[in-house]
Amino acid sequence: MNAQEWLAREPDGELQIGVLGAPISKASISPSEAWSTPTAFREALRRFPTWNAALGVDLAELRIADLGDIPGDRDEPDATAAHERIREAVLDAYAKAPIVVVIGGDNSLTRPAVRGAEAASRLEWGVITLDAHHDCRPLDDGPRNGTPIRQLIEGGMPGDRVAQVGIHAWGNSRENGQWAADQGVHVHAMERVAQSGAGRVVEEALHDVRDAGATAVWADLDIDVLDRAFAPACPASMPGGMTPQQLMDAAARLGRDPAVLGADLCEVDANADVAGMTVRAMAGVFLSFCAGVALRHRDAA
Ligand SMILES: [Mn+2]
Repeated sequence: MNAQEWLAREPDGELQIGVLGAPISKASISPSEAWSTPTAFREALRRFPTWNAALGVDLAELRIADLGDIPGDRDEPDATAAHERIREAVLDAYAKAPIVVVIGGDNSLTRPAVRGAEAASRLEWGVITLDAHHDCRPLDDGPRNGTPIRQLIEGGMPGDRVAQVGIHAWGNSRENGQWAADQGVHVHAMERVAQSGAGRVVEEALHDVRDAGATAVWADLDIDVLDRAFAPACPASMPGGMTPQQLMDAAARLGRDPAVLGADLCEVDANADVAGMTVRAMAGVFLSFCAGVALRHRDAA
């Protein structure tokens, strides 16, 4: 069984993870065909086995289901209606599975996805982003892929319940970085990841949001945190970003933490990929998150 067959099968018993596709790209600031990615992502899983030798985990032990794609925004003037569908689909998915993973699509999906998660529970949600960018741009042009964190904070999420890992030195305007700092957002620069390792920095981010009162965490894995050499299909990836190994380590660490109940993987435009490398990296990051979830269940046993 390869990982594509694993995600496509119908598991017996109660689900542990539900997966949704969110093929949207109308809210992208740079031109993007990120609507093409959920299908390409499922196809790329074929390249992976279910066995992770380093972690000693076989994903076959996890009960996961592909809940299909939410209708995207391709035939609509903007992403407004698709965002509402994403919120509702995530809310509904939590009736089926305790952990929901959304495969984008552009990063604007994160706000409605977190809103759906909040509506599904009485937990106090925080957000950990793996991203080169703060995504705290002002809302001058409405909700975009560069605004989800600002929208969440302006919508009531305490700023100190957000931690950002992999922020790029050249990735943000001074104003947007200052806005994030003023809200109390915990910022862990890419340089820290290079020095201390991604798993260690993610640990710190988990402490950050927990200390601020979060009892549930949404992990926003923006694939543009990868170095552009590994993520040519992300419109805003930069030289000097993470290696796929660092991002897979981070994803596994997030998956292992019992507080992490939701995740998205976003910003890949499969139609702009080179040799399938970005989509394949995204698939590896997703599978590493799932391997972390398998370890979480083992830790609890
Ligand atoms: Mn982002």
